Amino acid sequence: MDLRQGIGLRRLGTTADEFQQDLLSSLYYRRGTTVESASPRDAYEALVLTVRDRLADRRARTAAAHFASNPRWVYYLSAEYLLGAQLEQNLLYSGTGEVAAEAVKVLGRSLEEIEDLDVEPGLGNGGLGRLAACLVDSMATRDIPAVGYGIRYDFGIFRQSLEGGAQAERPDDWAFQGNPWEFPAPDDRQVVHFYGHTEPVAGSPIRKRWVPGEIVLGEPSHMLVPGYGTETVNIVRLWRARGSEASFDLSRFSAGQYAEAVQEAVRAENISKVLYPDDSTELGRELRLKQQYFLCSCSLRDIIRRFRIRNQNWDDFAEKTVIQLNDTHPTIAIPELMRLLVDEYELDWDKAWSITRRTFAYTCHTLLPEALETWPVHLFERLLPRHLEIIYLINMLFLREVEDRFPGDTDRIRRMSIIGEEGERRVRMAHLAVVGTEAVNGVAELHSKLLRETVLQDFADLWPAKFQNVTNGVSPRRFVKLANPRLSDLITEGIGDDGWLTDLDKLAGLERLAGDASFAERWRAVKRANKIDLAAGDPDALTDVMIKRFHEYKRQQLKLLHVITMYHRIRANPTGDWVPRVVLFAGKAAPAYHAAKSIIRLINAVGATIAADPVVAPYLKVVFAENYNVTLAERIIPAADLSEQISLAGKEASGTGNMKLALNGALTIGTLDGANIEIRARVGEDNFFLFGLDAFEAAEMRIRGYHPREFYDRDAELKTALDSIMSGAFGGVGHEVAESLLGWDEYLTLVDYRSYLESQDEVEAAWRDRDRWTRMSILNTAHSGFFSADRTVSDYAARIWRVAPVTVPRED
Ligand code: F58
Repeated sequence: MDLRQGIGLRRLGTTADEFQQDLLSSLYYRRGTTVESASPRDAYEALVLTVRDRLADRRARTAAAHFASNPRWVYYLSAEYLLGAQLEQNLLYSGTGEVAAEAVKVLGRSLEEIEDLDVEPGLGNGGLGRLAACLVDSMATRDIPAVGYGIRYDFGIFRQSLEGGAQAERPDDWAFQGNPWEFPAPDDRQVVHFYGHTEPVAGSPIRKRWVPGEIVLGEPSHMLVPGYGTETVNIVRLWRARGSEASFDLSRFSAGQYAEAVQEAVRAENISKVLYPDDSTELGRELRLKQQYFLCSCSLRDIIRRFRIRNQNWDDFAEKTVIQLNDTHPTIAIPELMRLLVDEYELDWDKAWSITRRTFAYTCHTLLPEALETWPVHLFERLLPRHLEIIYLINMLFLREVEDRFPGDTDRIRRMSIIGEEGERRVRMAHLAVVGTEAVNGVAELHSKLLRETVLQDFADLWPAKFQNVTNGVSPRRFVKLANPRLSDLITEGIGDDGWLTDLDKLAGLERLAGDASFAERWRAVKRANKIDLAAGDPDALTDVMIKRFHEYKRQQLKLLHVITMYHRIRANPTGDWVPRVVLFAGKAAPAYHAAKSIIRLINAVGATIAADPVVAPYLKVVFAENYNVTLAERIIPAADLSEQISLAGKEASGTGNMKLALNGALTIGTLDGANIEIRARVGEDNFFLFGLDAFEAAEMRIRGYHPREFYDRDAELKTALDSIMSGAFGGVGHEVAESLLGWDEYLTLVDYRSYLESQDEVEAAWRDRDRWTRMSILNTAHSGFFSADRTVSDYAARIWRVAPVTVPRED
């Protein structure tokens, strides 16, 4: 199939010369400049456009193949996407890396220089946002017809810097110079309503007319999501809020009231202004709910528009459509689809409800009860009056079902209600998400089990078959091939071909090389070279990394207590045979999360004290890498020897950094939490450093009553570590960290301290035996193939989505 021929377009060339011609043409006609006067930005944009054209071509064929087969579609709804830098990935996925490197020489610049200008769109907070990006990558790679829907925030996750060792935040104006990867599609814009009231519709007891108080436009643009080793190019469609024409008040403007004239438009555009607006104020919370509804309303109308291109009958909607909710953030899509079907398309309630329930599926990403979203009823009532009515009706019918199953069990009804009645009445989004979907999944085995047995137990009693597990995965292209080219080449050589890039179980072929001395030698050399590139410290030191969002449950403070203990040990015995370590932390703390920010501050204070201490500094170095993001992760992960996955068991839903690190040959020290359990089961107990309470023991300990002081009193080294913080040994910083640990220690840090230290001693023993360590490292990579996002997507496709791939024909 060659769509260009049909309209008389020439085929894009594959040689370096042809690529160079197109590059020069992009520079000349699309940037409007010449080689002589091209700025670095011109060079970058010309290259992006030239690569993008090659993908656009595959995109056209994908769209045609999808149109022809009218398939069942997956729509992934996510408030966040952490896509990572696009240029290097798209060079790889379009197979143009080599010709591009050759071609750009005409611009007098190297490919690396140009790649440095490629800014990553930081449209997410952490694991959940990155997972969305890995899944869309794998859906394309597995030829699944899919669209990812999200919000095109003007400002992504804040840029972090350190000021005097403390976290400072600056706005992330990521698309300040435009985003050449994007295709705006203003003709697909949608109209979104907020506020106002509802009115009855004559002759219908159910239908209502919603008279809005505010009207906002949603303008989409999309980014291309190519599959690797296949022809498919899917899209991520991102919505940006705009004021309608009526939102500009010309008469006020003419009267010189410039700010007032645009205030309505500004209010509208604030909806997509920033990722995760601070929700510590009422206004912030309202804005966040507005964002959620904005995303869902625009996306659902777009999904329906797409459905109606090839289908007429609503009976087919749930056959042709599955909408995956990435956490509860897009749950408002459930009542919104009901509203569209009942009020706008005039379906009867039961039919609409049957369609809705069969269309949606929900992925939960947390176990922390405080992280399960709820919204005050009064906020809903004001912002989305019709949706609240619909939610009440859904709830009434649902609670009838519960009453039928468990007659007289009023406590259960109270617990399960979508409306929480304790204190201020609130809408429980997770309950709505479970009630309105066909499938609910957790993101690792333990997480799914704990969801069934604790947080969502009542729902699992009612609908056991609805609950599933789909263990997370990561993109082997981005996190091995692109991030770690040296290791990738060695793996390919070891296995014999690069088929592992799309069939990661093939990494098992490395197992037979784990004992091969010359292979081991090269494996070590790769790690060493990656450490030199990272330049965090001595490449022969053990590079110990803890890279993730800062949260007390993840327990960066436990790692820090280990560092402080090492500091005291070395000072007490300066001539000891110490294993040199570089301890690298990276991660952001939510701007309003003071306890997490205090931990960052203390890490840097301890790092400074150690660096200034001539006795300790030769053996121990603490590095805090600023502004952790996907790009930085891609530099750190290949250089890591040790991966810290030390959350309190039962708190980390899955983790995905743990998978990326294991795939790159880092050994894990970790608790029996999240996906650590599955990593350990696969790489083998002998190749994993386990410590700490399990989830059951941790829960029991909390119930029995826990007194951190008892642990402090019993353990001399722990006492020394905490005392040194309290006495101001680290520049007087960290009082509040020590006080919280000694006062209540929410995440049982002191309980696991001793076991963690012992496990760290085992780490050092293994490290001293170079050959043993290398063998363990190779085996970690060899047995981590399960953690490919391709496998995750296949699991969703088989068990939840029930979708089949559609092959996109190659060019003739
Ligand atoms: C993460 N959640 C989980 N949430 O913590 C992690 O265990 C899991 O591996 C990952 O999802 C993918 O399943 C997470 O990243 C957020 O970022 C929330 C976004 C909205 C605000 C609160 C945090």
